[in-house]
Amino acid sequence: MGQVCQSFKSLMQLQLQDEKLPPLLSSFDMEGIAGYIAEKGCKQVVVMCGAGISTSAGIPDFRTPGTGLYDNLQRFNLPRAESIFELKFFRKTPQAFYELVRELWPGNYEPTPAHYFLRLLNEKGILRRCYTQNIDSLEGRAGLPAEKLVAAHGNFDEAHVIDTWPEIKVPVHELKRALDAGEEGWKELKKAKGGLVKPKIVFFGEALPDRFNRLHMTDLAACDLLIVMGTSLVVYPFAGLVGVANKSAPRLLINRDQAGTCDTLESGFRFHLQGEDNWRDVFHKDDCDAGCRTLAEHLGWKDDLEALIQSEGRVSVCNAPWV
Ligand code: CNA
Repeated sequence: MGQVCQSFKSLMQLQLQDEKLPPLLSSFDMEGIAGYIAEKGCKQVVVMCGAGISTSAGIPDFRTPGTGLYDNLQRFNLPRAESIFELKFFRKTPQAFYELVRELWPGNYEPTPAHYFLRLLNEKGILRRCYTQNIDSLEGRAGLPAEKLVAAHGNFDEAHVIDTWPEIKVPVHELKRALDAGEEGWKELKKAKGGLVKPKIVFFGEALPDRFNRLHMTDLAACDLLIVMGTSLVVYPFAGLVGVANKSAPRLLINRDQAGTCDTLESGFRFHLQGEDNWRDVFHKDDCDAGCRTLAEHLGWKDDLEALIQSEGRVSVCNAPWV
């Protein structure tokens, strides 16, 4: 058994050696990333983002202790916080999810500087795609065109009746009207449609949208830089995209804390490792807005970013009821 493990370990080490490349960056920091973008003329940047790009808009993330949704869902009396995104619980107690949906409905929050940075990457002609776990649609509200976005966990663009096959679609404005009318409203909608209606937000155990499955392998293979922002990288399959990124693409994480690290296999970030064990990963510990501004500054795009934010005239003001 010991021998088998030893052979397996040697095999993995061999594979790892094969995968290693000479350092891709002149320095493993924002300056190094900006220099790489300019020198190599990157044009296939892929961004992955999570709830951390929207916290400055007033929408809490999931897991930050104290302010995260998981710590603040007690008012819904859930058996556990994750239940709010479970079909089993929704079927029995839809009120909890419906209250959350009403609060998060697009239009209640404004984009953050990090969202405008996504749009800037696109306007500079270097964004291949943005993969978001967020359901708040703030990327689009900041002006990122729909073809550049993959809403991996769904959003409020569509609604459907659960437990139906083939799926029965419901216009989202009907759901909105029903939710605005309170408990009577969604009960009437349920009766009219023959089942509970939910926005197409991916619940635990549900399949990710076709668009995600169709695009992610080619996008990640073609990417020449991966930027990951505001995510704990614990939800799969989304988090697995980090490991699929082209081996010759540097990877940058902008986050309050390290996430997605991996020592043994090339499936996660390696910025915590020294020397040749890390040839491409950078961790920039900061808030997403500040990190994006720092990168924009290093790229000589500081004024462009600020002008974009100002021109839209709508940037986040943190006034959420739950923070
Ligand atoms: P998470 O697990 O809560 O992780 C968020 C990460 O971002 C943590 O590592 C935080 O430290 C970090 N963070 C928080 N705020 C900032 C900030 N301002 N700057 C930098 N880093 C910050 O959330 P994930 O997105 O990783 O989890 C995936 C879930 C979250 C998806 O299924 C989403 O649907 C879900 N979610 C979405 C929203 C939204 O749409 N805005 C809100 C809450 C949860």
